[in-house]
Amino acid sequence: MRMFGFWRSAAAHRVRIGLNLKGLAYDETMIDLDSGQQASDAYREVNPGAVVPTLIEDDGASFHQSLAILEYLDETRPEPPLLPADPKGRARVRALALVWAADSHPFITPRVRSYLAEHFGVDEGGRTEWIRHWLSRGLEIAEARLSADTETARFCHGDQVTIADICLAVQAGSAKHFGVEMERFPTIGRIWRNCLEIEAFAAAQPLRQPGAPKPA
Ligand SMILES: N[C@@H](CCC(=O)N[C@@H](CS)C(=O)NCC(=O)O)C(=O)O
Repeated sequence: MRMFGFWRSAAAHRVRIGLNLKGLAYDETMIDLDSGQQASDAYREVNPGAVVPTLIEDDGASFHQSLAILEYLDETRPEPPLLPADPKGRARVRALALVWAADSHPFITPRVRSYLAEHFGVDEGGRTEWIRHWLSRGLEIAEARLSADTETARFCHGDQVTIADICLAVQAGSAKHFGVEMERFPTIGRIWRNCLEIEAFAAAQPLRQPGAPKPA
């Protein structure tokens, strides 16, 4: 399998974790979001939306949108399952995943940050504040749910990793990267630590990918 991603991309990070959990081998081609390579004609032929990730199956079939890709992987390679067996559980897990992937992450993507700078003159400090606000908002909503719900255990939904944990780990990693105070989110912090004990999560981390800055 082949994937187009970028070391720092949250959406590509989600797919890397899913591929690792399923034990699937893949080659990741890095599309340099910092230099705008996603908008090149060559990449637009792969993904007209000019975003990563794109996953290409061995037979050439092409997939986009990280949550759709994770569900595709789960349907075609059912072990280990990434969604609960019961409809109520699946709805809860998908809702948690969407708090991060649909209601928070889209606000902080490079195209939104560039738009703020180019059309509204928001400087770097303002853009960083914007990013921290939207990352924190997603974490606050999820922390309130996770800390109140009886289904929350070792992971977001019981003791089995699901798509919600994939989104949690990615959002928590981004929030730490952008300087959000993680102590405010104790349940998320505990689940995040449990995730990082799993090699599939640890190996997918942005700073372990080709092109990432080397530790000082
Ligand atoms: N909802 C999409 C989000 C895709 C997305 O926005 N990817 C970002 C990187 S995390 C990207 O490629 N951004 C390029 C840009 O904003 O110009 C998904 O989950 O796959």
